[in-house]
Amino acid sequence: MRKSMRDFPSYFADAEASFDDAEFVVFGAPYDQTCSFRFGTRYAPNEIRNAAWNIETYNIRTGLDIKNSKIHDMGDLDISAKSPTEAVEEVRKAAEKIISAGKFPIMFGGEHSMTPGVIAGFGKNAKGIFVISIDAHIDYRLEYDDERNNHACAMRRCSEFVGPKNIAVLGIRSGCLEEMEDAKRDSLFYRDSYWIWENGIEKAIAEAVKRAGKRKIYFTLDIDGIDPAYAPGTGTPEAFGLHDYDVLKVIDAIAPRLVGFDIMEVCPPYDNGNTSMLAAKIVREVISKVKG
Ligand SMILES: [Mn+2]
Repeated sequence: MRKSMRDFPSYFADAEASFDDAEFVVFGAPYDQTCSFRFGTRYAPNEIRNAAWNIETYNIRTGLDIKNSKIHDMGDLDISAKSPTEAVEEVRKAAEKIISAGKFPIMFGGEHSMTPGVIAGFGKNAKGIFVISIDAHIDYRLEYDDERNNHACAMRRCSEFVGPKNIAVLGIRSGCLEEMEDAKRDSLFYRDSYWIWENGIEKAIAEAVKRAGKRKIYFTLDIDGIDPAYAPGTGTPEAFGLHDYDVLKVIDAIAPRLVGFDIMEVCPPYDNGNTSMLAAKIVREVISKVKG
């Protein structure tokens, strides 16, 4: 009987460079211990790697071939059984290693609670970063389930490094009253998905970029920011989401100023395969636009 899928190498497609030679370094953060609904994001890094082998190296949109980008795959961090605090610290160490070597970090989650670890990895320079997040959830809770490093607190933790005024969250359509009030009090900028539907992603991007001023930008993509029609395989899906083309527009607008990227919350047990494919494609679009 034929196997259902070809076997591919265990690294991200075309990540053939050594760490020392690489411009881009990808790594997996397979952590889903603080998940609040559906578990399984720990399987995402390998599914995204696998999916990437189905994508042509030549990008017809940008005209660039990914073979001209030097990418290294560090593999997965050994964090799946650790406490949230320990896992975030492991992410920080990995990110610091990549960033201090002058390379561009790309993390595959895992859950969104790992993102503050990368921001922490910028050390003193974190203060000069503006974070753009695409997410269905504002993730601005002080804590959740008695845990500060819960995935529902990701932007709150990032705000402690960069300041709440240096964050823009696009595409939200879920948050509790308390965190929405905290966000307003702290001048956290956000545009919900209903606003974006009415006014266009271009307007939201222009506002976010204006707020960023001259800061470098870190882009974190919680895949649930995209509508479940395009990205069904995620832990906490929310209807009325962004279009996948909205994400391309964000990438195109900010790529020249990007210092890092992560793609979080893909949940393979609830996927039909398309969400991992979309994630892999988005990673390659980011590499292509940052390189270009
Ligand atoms: Mn989310």
